[in-house]
Amino acid sequence: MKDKLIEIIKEAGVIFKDGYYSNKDVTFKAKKDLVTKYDVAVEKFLKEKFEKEFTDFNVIAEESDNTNKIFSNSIIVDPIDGTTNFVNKVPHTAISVGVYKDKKPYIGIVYNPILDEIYTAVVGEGAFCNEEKIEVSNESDLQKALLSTGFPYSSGTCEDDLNDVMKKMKNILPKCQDIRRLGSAALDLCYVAKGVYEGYYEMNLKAWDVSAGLIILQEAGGKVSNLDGDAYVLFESKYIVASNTKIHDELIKNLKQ
Ligand code: LIP
Repeated sequence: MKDKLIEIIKEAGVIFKDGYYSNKDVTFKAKKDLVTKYDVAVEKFLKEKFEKEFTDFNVIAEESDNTNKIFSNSIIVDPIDGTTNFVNKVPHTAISVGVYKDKKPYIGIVYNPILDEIYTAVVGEGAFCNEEKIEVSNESDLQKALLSTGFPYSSGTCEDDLNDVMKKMKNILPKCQDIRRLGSAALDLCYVAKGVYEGYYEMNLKAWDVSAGLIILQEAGGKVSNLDGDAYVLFESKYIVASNTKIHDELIKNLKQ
């Protein structure tokens, strides 16, 4: 299944790349939440191919009506994760596809067509970037850890969420090496998997933002949890905390202060 997924996702990457380099009309789903015709076109392409090829799975995708979809044997698709980057030609943006069997992680693929980087993982078989094995970093000192985060779209409308972002930033910034905000949750998780970042956290993400990245990270030796250190549950958990495993408890302790 993995090879067929990669073949289809790389084909979709051609539409993605054409869109990235062209001028785009932008529609606002919410105050800060953008969508372009390319999000819709990439998703339509992937959905049609997946539904035809993988008949035992339903497809749950960002720009689709998912009201009648039950999460079970599911392919969870974000056609363009990091749409704001895509619109502004920041090359940190990707197609994200997570496959779940009976709600359990099975295959994760994150493809950045602009940098031509494809991250893949099948549960039990390790994680790869362009076919080279990747692993989380060995750093265990939070003070030396490079972290990444994201800002929820709700920060433009919900003062509680905005205050929470600022409070966590204030707690954690002096305690770590530095913090990045590059704008694609899927790739942020892959960067922890590759040992670029030691950790990552964010609130209010959707299942399609993280469905693939969390499989890739866990296969690279990383850890994913909610803010209490318990299992991160797709479609339910408000916070995701991800790390190289070694700084996980310390990261959570500081985020919760
Ligand atoms: C986006 C993320 C980004 C995050 C935003 C949003 P989209 O996904 O990956 O990093 O901060 O809240 O969810 O909307 O571009 O697919």
